[in-house]
Amino acid sequence: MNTFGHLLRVTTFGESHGPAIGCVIDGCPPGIALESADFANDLGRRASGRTRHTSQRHEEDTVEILSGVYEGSTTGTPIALLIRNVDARSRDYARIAEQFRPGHADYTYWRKYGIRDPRGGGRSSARETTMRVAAGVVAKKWLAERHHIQARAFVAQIGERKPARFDWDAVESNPLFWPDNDEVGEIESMLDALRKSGDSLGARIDVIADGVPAGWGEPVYGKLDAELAAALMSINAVKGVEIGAGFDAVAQRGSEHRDAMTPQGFRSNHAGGILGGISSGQRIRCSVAFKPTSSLRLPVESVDIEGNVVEVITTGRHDPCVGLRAPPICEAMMALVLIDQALRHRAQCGDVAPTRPDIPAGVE
Ligand code: EPS
Repeated sequence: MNTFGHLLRVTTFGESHGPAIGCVIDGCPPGIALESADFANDLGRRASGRTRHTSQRHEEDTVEILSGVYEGSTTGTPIALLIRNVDARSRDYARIAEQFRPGHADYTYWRKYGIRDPRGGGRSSARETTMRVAAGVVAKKWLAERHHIQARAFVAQIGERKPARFDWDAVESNPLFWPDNDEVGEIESMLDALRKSGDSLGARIDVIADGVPAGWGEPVYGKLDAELAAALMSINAVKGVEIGAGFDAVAQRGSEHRDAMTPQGFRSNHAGGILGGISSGQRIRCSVAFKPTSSLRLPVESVDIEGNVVEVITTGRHDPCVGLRAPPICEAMMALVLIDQALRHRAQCGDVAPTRPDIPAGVE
């Protein structure tokens, strides 16, 4: 399936080295101001080639709006977005076209379909995440305008390294989405050494949403946390998703984990803003583990499509830490799940009279 969502459905298409990538957003509310320039900021935050620490493939990522917008406003009809690929270099993949790159989807696509596009990994490439971010821009606009909701993400860990301090302003002021500007120089040196060594590192991305009202999410099979986990897990290279305390909950006592409630607010947020699959009105907090990039120039043993033993060396333009480009992707997936849940909530419960008490978010 290349489609996700229920009332707001996103379908993406395209391969990394094909002529273009694109998406169709169906079920989008009418009346959202939308123009091509709206996509530039988030697509730029995600793009490769903007710093020396990412793949040096330079895509312009200019969005063409093909349908669903009239005189600068969404019309409620399907929004089709297209981005042309302009900097694919398929010769990097010619030598390994019949080899399986360990850690990649090459082998599993081959076993599933019996055919695959080896150029840049084809459909399995992280290039596909561009369209998630583009669709997320539309979701973010609606959530901000209608509900003052903001989805934001940052790099919470690279390899073993965690930031000593946290500052939102820092996150957007350095190219690594790192929450402590004083450490950026050191991290950059670490990444330079990593790139020279030919190896890669994983990263943890924390993604949060502020302003989500209590009541969004569908028990039992459409739980908000279940849909967030699925959406975040569907991003390339993700190996783990936590909601709130996540796996730390295993070692907590119930007396610590439960978030005490007062009329002035919740005293803690181990639940990550979701109780029983429904938003509590607190900050929604997820943490996402990205594996270290598998495309390395360091040789590794593998087999080719005939089953022969081969040594795979991946040359070309790859990310030493693919998680560094992931914050906008995580934000987009969070926003797309939230808008879909908001529309479903409105459909079923839109005329439920507001209930009391309305407990403030409290401690985040
Ligand atoms: C990617 C490999 C590289 C990255 C690409 C993701 O592409 P290629 O080797 O095909 O040039 O540059 O990322 C993007 C192009 C992008 O826009 O994110 C991979 O194997 O996933």
